[in-house]
Amino acid sequence: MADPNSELILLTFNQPATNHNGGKLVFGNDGYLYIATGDGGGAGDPSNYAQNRTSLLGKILRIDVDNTTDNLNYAIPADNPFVNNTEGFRKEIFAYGMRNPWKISVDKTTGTIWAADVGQNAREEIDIIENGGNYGWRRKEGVACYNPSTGCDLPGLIDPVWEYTHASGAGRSITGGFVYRGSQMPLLVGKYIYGDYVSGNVWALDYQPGQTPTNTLLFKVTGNIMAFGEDLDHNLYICLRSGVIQKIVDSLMPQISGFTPASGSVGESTVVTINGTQFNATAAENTVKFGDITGTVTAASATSLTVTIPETIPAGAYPVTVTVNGRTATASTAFQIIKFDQTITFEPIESKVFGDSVVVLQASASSGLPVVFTVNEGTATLRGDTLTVHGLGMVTVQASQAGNARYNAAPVVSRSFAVNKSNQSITFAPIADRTANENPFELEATASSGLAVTFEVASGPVTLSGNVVTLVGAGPVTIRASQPGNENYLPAPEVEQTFTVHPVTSLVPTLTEQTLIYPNPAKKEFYVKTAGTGISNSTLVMYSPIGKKVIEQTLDFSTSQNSAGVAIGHLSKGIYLVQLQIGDKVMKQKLIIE
Ligand SMILES: [Ca+2]
Repeated sequence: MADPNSELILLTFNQPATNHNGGKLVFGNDGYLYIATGDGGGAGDPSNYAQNRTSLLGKILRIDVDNTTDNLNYAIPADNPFVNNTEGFRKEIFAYGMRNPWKISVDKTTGTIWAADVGQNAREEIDIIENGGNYGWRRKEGVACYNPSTGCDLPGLIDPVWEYTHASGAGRSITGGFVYRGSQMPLLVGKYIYGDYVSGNVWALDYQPGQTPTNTLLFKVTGNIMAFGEDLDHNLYICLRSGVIQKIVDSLMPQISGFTPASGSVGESTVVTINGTQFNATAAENTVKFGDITGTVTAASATSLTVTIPETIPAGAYPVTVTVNGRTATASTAFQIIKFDQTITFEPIESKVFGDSVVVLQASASSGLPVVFTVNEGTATLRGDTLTVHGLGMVTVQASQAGNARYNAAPVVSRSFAVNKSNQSITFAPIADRTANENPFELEATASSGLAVTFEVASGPVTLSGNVVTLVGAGPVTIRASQPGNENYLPAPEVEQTFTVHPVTSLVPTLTEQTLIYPNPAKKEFYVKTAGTGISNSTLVMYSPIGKKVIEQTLDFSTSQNSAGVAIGHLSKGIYLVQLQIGDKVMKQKLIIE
């Protein structure tokens, strides 16, 4: 609401004709009031007011309404171009040579003052207003001479940054607008939006100092464009002579209406559907970003985009933008990426025995992140995923994954296993039969554990001292070998070996003649000679120096001969025992093989 009684007339000047009364009052970024004035009308500026700096007509004026000076209700800014002139120029003048500046505006971002100056009957122009600038009228209309019709140029005349001719059909009376600084139409940001009163055309002029401007026809309205307007959000409006006010919107601007799944969670999936409008049905024509991270659009329609977010995206809140053909839609709410859950798969570990002590742990996280192992129970050494167990008992190993920017920590998984005593076995060599008068001998047995084997006599006429057997009579003997185990080994199964101790006997009394073994020493063979013939059931057995039976054969004295040969070429050198049994009588004799 305005108070009519607060009115204060700042400045008054005469208008010689009814037309060309100028366009606009606007405050610049410098806080001063800029006043666009027409040349007074009458066609062709017949009194040449625009070039006459003692007149306020055909000018861009600038005054300071916050201060007063002399008899004025305002002050003259200290840097107005003619503030100190002695030629009678009006100190309010900021720029001159205007015909009928039908709208000026200030680009609040840059401070640039834009003016659209309506031409006489040939050219419509756009000017960027500079302090003290002369914009040519009536000497020039646009870039062309007007009055004089030739040789009009003067040093310092400033040509328009853009113009169009009536002859082109583009229009016949320019209506200036604004440099667009809104957020709804990104393609227009920084461009000067203006139109033509007669044609209804509306353009965007892209002007950058030092570069060739480009001018784009945006659309054409039905009706006469009186003015453009701007709201606090820098949206632009068109005011028609009919009284209709239209808002300028970009009908191709994409809009984001929501997400599926809804903002807050994408769970285990990084695929999200963005719902909205004006998307491009060709997936590759849409650029979707979550913050600075670009998603991959895998399916698209005008109203939905299926997007795969890179799996490397950390958890957090992301502003989402969709850019289609240079137009960017921004979601009203950030999109939440929550940390994913992960689980650990840890293979069970079978129980072990002593010596079977190296375990390769097998665990993996569903995230693919590396699993870390720790020993919680038992004595063991970890090197990476290889566990070396020391000693017996229960071992518990934990597998954990601490998570990262994308994954929650995994629930810890434990595996326990027992390390038991090891089995062992005894290898006990067979024992050769012996004769009761033989010397003591050693038993040979080993345990697979390497532990010492213990012997005992299960039965028979022998005594034991450690592993040394002493014969004390004749008969069958059974020796038992055992290993009782220790802290690492179970007792070994007992093993028994049996042998026979034969009694010491003499030859058959009826063999009165001496029985000979010759030669002795022998090399490849020896002979047995008896006193008589007719003996058919005689058996010869030879034992090696360690008591092992090496030859057993039947000797035949049943025919006329009374001697028989025995081949020994395959035997090693040493002292052997030859045992000849005839019936129940036994004769023994040592034989040296050399
Ligand atoms: Ca001009």
